[in-house]
Amino acid sequence: MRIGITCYPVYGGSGVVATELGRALAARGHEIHFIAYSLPFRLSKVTENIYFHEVSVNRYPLFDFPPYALSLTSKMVDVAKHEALDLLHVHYAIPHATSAVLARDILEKESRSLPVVTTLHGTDITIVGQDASYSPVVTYSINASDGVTAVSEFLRQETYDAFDVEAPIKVIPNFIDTEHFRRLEKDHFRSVICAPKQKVVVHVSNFRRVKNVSHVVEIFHRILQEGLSAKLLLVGDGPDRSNVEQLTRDLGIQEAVRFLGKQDPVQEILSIADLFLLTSGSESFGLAPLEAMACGVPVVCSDVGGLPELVQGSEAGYLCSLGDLDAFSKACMKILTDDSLHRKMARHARDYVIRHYDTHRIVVQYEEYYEEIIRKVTA
Ligand code: GMT
Repeated sequence: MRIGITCYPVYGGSGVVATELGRALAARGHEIHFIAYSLPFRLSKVTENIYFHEVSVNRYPLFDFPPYALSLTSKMVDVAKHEALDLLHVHYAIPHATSAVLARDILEKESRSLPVVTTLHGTDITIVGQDASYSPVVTYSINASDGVTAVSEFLRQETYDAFDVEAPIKVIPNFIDTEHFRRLEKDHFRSVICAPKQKVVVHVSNFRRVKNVSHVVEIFHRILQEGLSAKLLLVGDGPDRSNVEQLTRDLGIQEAVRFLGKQDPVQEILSIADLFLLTSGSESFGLAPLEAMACGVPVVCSDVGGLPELVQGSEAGYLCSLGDLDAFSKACMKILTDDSLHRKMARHARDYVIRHYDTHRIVVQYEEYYEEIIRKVTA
């Protein structure tokens, strides 16, 4: 198939999933055309059957707010026509689904067919999409897509609860390349980061408010107060970073916390981690804990959104009530002070990911879904 993929090219879960999907589809012989405003950050190079089409936005002086969604639509039309796309798959509803259905309708006038699949990722439904300034357009664009997928059961249900959506939504969970994401031998790196007996706690996020990164620091503070010798590695960057930095100074634990900023490849950091900690107020799937689990790192996460779908039954860690910092620190202490429990959880984590979330298992689900949607549209 010739498949167009649109995503946010910047650091973030939906862009990672879209890029990895494109790569995996290309490896299975499909021709993949990424359409975005810059090269997706994990797509360092284009290869034989991966193409990149940059969307440039005309910055006419009248435009205080250049209409990116329209430039994207025009590029989608252009690529669909000249590359003879069989299907366009967009990740994150705003504005990608809207641009895609508009592109499809433009092409329909020229008697060309462009089936549109929209994948809902999270904040496009749980936070941003529900804002009155977007909600009617999001509803329309989801209903007008030819196929819709969500990355968890939670997100599927949330979409039906929050929007007037009638379109069937198929759940296809996120996935990971378990060959690439595995525990690597990084003893040298570990010895640079911490003392021999110190434990390493890792958090990875975009430091948006929904991630509650200050809770991560407060939980870590409690762990230190319990007498454990540990280092906290905070990976990623975003709006809350400076507040969180200030909090570490206020708590007097700045020496035990390292801010690593945006990092790729994250598996090198996860390879020295003893625990992954996530305290989000909402999380539709949780790609970051999936990456940690693939690297054999036990996880402690809040019991919100799609996180129970990922963590429950995996025996790879614990879920704690959102904001219950005592419960979080107890759960962390349990894992960090019991070597045999830690070993068991680490093994379960990786095995569980290989069994349920490996790229090979999930990408075929997308392929089958594309075929189903193309059949439906052309019937
Ligand atoms: O976490 C974010 O806000 C970024 C966002 C994105 O679209 O890049 O992440 C969402 O999509 C990821 C990939 O499907 C999911 O793993 C994240 O759970 C989801 N984030 C939230 O729901 C907050």
